Amino acid sequence: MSEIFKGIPQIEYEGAKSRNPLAFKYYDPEKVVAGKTMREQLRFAMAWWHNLCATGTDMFGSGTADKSFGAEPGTLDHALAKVDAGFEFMEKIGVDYFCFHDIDLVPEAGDIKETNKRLDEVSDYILEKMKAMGKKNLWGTANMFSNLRYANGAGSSNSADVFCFAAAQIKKALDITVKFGGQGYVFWGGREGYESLLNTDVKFEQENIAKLMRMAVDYGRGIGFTGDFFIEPKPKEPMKHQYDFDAATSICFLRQYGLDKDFKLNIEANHATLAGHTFQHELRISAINGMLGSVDANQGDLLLGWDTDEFPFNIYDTTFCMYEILKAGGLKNGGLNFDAKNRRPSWTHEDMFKGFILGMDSFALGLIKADELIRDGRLDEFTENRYASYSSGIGAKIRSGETSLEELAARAEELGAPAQPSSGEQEYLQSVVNSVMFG
Ligand code: XUL
Ligand code: CO
Repeated sequence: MSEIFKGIPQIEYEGAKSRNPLAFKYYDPEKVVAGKTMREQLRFAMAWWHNLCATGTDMFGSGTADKSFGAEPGTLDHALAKVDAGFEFMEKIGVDYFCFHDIDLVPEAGDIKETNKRLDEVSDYILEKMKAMGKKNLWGTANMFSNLRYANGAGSSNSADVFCFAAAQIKKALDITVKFGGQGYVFWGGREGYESLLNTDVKFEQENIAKLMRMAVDYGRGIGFTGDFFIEPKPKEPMKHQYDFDAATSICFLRQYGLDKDFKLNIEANHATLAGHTFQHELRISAINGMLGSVDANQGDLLLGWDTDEFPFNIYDTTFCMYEILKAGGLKNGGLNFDAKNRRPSWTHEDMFKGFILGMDSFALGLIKADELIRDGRLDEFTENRYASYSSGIGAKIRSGETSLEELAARAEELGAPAQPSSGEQEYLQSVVNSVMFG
């Protein structure tokens, strides 16, 4: 097998002063931050679909990037060439994990039995490479949104036959995830949502999605999958309204259908902002509900307002993401998957590496700054003091549930007029953040 990314060296850490575009400035894999190496804290993953399949096609023009890797696109040879490219890429950039959809790995055939045969062959080859190169699978999933049959959704489709196809794809994608020793299995809503309530039975569709997920859990546990199932919330795109709108909506759905013991959430930065939330908000809501599973590491462009899947660049966002993750005790079966792609004008193979260098450095710096913020202690101390009125007296009784509306009303009457709340001091706290970030 010949080298695909010719001229690209092993990407090494050179430090913040380095001006070498093909070197890490902050990501130093063996450096220990908050008790673990960066490599262990960050668990970066390559998304097969963006890195090895996406060429930059958009509504106005075809692809700009050549991802043929020396083979004819759409053939099995191409599928195998993508494996070679993917493993060479992961090795050179120093990423340990990858994530995949079933049909990222092989071209889909007209008959599902043929597609599955192709999947067997290509996944055998991937497994060989994983063993030889020590690479791991973070999570797998099935693409239940691209093919015409999923125009009305998969689990939410009005067609029971389509539902069967979704089940078949999940079954096979789980088989492969288990074969790879994958630690997660993702359900991203894809087209699980609606365009119009005029033709949609929302309750019926949500019940069916839950049934499909329940069958996936039963099957997965039956074949030895011990990792986490994840829902990846997204409010819209491709559907006008998607059922897994945001973290809170998804948690409610999982609890409603008794799936919350097997599922956690995979939070994607760009999906959070599409939902009108910050990335940190979605992480916090997941964490306080014990549902923080994994992260799709990217960022959107607020001026564009759609799912642009850019490589992470905003250090405030990566810092607050790592702040939430560190405070939650880390990601157990999850990691940081670069569900991110180069901009269409960044079309060279070298740009693929530069995208990952940007993303990995942005998160490495975010990890360093998050750890500094936590160790600085001023944010925690302020927040703790802010609720001090609940540590004793009537406040403590409210917290322990040992009071009543009558007692509280009597206390208010005794006070006569409302107490003044303390200042939120947001501007002071933002200055604290800046002094830690740039001090
Ligand atoms: C789509 C998206 C997906 C999921 C996997 O917005 O994020 O790539 O991560 O299906
Ligand atoms: Co994603």
